[in-house]
Amino acid sequence: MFSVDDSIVAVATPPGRGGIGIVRISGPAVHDIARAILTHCRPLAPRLATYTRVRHAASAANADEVVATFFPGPHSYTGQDVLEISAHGSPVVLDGIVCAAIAAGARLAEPGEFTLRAFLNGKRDLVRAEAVADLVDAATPLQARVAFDQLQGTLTDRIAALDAILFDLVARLEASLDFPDEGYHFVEPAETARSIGRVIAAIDELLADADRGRMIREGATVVIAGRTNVGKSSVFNMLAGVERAIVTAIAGTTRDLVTETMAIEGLAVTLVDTAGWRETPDVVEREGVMRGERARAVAALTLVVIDQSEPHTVEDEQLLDSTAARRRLVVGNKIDLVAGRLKPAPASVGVAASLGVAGAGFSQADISVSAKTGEGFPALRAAIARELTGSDSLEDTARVSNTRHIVLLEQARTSLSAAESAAAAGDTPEEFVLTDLQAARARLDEIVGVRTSDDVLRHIFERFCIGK
Ligand SMILES: Nc1nc2c(ncn2[C@@H]2O[C@H](COP(=O)(O)OP(=O)(O)OP(=O)(O)O)[C@@H](O)[C@H]2O)c(=O)[nH]1
Ligand SMILES: [Mg+2]
Repeated sequence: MFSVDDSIVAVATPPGRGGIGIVRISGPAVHDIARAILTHCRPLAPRLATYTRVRHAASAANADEVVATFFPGPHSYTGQDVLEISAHGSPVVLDGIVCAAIAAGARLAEPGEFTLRAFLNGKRDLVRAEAVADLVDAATPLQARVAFDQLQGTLTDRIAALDAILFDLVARLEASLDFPDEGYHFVEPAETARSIGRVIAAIDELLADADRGRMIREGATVVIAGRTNVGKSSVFNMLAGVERAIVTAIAGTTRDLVTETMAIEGLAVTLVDTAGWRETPDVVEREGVMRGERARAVAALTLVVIDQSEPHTVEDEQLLDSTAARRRLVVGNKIDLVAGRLKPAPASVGVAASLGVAGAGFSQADISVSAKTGEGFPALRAAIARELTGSDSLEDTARVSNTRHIVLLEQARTSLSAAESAAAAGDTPEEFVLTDLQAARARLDEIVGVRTSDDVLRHIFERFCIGK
């Protein structure tokens, strides 16, 4: 069980130096701790910023000038008395304040413990508590928007509405069971089936953009592949917006995997540049090629770069074959060298590749770009986002994005389908329908945290930062 009876303290601002750093204290002893560590004599006025000083634990010297704000429970973030001390953002000063608070009776907070207390005290349900961590972790504006939506309770309200329908059904079925002798059904089986069908439809609607939501929340790894010298590193640098990978005219320049995290159309993408694909006697390069293959195997999407200005080679073909079954985009690079002129097709080139931009003999690309001029990159970014999310409408925020919620919604849906079929059959005993409906409700309850095991809670709050 989690304890909420003691007082916890942590630095709430990020590690390192800053203009201001904030120490947060929550718990029943906040008043006593405030009296012990602040020089302010009178009790702090609720929710008013008070200029005061912190007394240093060991020396009794003043550690810093601070602004202290007292939030009395239950109208505080955690639902308990909370004290926030804004000090100068030096790690030394902030640690000193934390130590002073500990000397006065607080203990160091675990990661996410403030938000855990908010959850345990009923200040926010589990979906909204998780949204706090998502918002703090958001690396793109789209991620922040999805998290904020959930923080505002959009998903919670949806689930509450579904649960209300199920609650009503369960109550009526139970009434029918409780008064069997009356021979009266409080709800007709056909009507039960219809109501369940409506809940299923609503869950399907939520799940419809779940993949997109998950992609927005978690981001994805995208690997750039291609034979040597087609311009993989140039495409990588262009997408990253920085000259990160080495670019030269020498085939076999890139050896190690080069990784950069960036926002592409609001998605957090980890882009990986790899060594050019070719058979090589060079052991170092061969290791690079192998690493590239391994990276492709786990990527959500592979960009297969081909050189549009040249006929495709055996290596191009091998790579196009080996990636055909995976999610991929064929990116035709160097169109600046192609524009306006058609190259003659070499006699040896197969039919399959005869539809390219530059005419027969040039591989067909999904998107044509020039890493030299930047042409085609907006379309490439849009195509990457579309491939990753399966959707054009990246502007809409997804309602469900957290895998935990998605799994529970799917489980609830399975139970509801069973209940729907049982109810629609008409002659199934009400107990069976009831059991399935209760199972579905249990899953919905787990999403918002009405019944969630300590293990699950521990797992969820572990990934928060300290002080949140
Ligand atoms: N004209 C033109 N040249 C390009 C373009 N993209 C890359 N290059 C040139 O092609 C050469 C190879 O580019 P890289 O980006 O190093 O190619 P790579 O595929 O990473 O090569 P390896 O790492 O050796 O496999 C360099 O000389 C680049 O300047 C392009 O769009 N247009
Ligand atoms: Mg390279």
